[in-house]
Amino acid sequence: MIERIATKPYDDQKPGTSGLRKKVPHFKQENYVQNFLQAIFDTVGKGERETLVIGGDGRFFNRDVVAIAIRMAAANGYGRVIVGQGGILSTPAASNLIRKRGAAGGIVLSASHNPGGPKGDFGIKYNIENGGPAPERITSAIYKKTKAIGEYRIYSAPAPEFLTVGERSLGDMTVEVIDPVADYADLMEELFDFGKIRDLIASGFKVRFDAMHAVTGPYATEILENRLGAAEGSVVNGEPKEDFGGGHPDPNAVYAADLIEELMRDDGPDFGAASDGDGDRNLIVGRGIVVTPSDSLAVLAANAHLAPAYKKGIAGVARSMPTSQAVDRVAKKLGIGAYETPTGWKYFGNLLDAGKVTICGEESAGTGSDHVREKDGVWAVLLWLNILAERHESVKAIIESHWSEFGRTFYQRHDFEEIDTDKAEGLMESLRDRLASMAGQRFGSLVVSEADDFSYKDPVDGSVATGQGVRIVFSGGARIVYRLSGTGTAGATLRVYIERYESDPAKHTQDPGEALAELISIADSVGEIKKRTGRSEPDVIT
Ligand code: VG1
Ligand code: CO
Repeated sequence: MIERIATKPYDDQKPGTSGLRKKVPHFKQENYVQNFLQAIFDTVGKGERETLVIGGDGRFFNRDVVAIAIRMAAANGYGRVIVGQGGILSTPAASNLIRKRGAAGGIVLSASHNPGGPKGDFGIKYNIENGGPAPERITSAIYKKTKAIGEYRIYSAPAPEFLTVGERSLGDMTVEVIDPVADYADLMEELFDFGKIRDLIASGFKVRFDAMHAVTGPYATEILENRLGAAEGSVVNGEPKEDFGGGHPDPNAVYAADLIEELMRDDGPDFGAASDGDGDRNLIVGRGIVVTPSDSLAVLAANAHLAPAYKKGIAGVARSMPTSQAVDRVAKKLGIGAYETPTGWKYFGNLLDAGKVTICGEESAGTGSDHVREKDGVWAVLLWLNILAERHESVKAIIESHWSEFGRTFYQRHDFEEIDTDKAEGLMESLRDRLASMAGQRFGSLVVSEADDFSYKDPVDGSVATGQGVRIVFSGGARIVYRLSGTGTAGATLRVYIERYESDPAKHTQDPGEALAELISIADSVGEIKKRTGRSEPDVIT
């Protein structure tokens, strides 16, 4: 039976960069989850009997919300839900399923790289029929509905169990529980030359993949160990846990320090990689080198043609605005389009759908292609492996030859976490107020050539996004970008993105901290970071 339950709106259900993210106790408030899901269903208003994909990264509270989503889907007229076994689906696997099965959309449960557990973070995101995150016009319509909601619909019977694969029903709706890995692993096998990668691994090339106790464990184990023959144990921390083993599933130098340490040993593995909570991010580490995500994007774009799926070349590239301009140089050389979008994968969807770009990426360890409409951690690892299998060079050699061909873009992102929201907003406002007078000003040896608050007009549907981050560009192309995170759940996080191009190969081995030292100090004085927040050092540098 379908029940209509009266509810009261919450005023804080505005989706951020990637869906609604809050702490678990916040989500556990009465009807908080139900309200948001009903607002989604009311907004997307798909025709009766459509298919909906449901799954998440397996963090604490995942199964409870999967069960609620199944019951609410049945009460909102869906004909079928496709659910990952145990409620598990990595974000890219969910995107693939939506596309492959012609679903109307998907509910993706994740707070990505943020810690999980009873006091940790949780998140709910809606993906549209192309498999990608709902664009701004849909997320703002969802937000509007959440502020006026009066009731939600739910099927009174409990959700059928979803711990075992098979078909069940709830009312007239079919609940199809699937193996979360199989379709995704098959897709990877279509894109890449598994034979060549298998030969590389069989020749003694050692791989280490750190799944950080998050969702990619089963995917990486199936693909790397079972299908590509990597030794058992190549995938570490491969068992997904509700609290990610107490860790922080963010593949960066701080939280993936163990992996990096392994790869810095002379007798360590040849190739290291890690992914995040929901499997859409990637960190690539070669022996003796940590690959900066913006460089990884550029190298993948330059070498993608070595993998079967991209052998005819790529149509174009897109990067988020704060991502370094390294990939633009590759696009220029290849004679293909390069697009600069606001932060968040939702802005790539139209470009991918229109065939304007094949490869996209963000500085935040996200890379992907037109195979799905999300960034994809395991995909990036496999494209790297395919390139290595073709080039027979080390990761370090590939990066260094990329720098000597295209020049090196030194890059760092400095995060100041959990700062007071008013102070963070004041800092941004002050920067915006000073933008008009910035051009022509000299700071140390650098002169500002232009400064703006980034806005983006989507070339496909003409939609406009404003206020996407303050950019200060210096003559010579060095940049400082300031923006506030849209994924945090406590206070505000200020992200400061710093980059400088260096064409002289003799200077490519410099330490990024040194190469960027002057810009880092300018970033503090122009942004008044210390003055306004009291912080003299960032919490994390990526
Ligand atoms: C961050 C990253 C952004 C990424 C987003 C979602 O957003 O900077 O590049 O798309 O997270 O990634 P923000 O607004 O906090 O800077 V994930 O892996 O958290 O879904
Ligand atoms: Co993620």
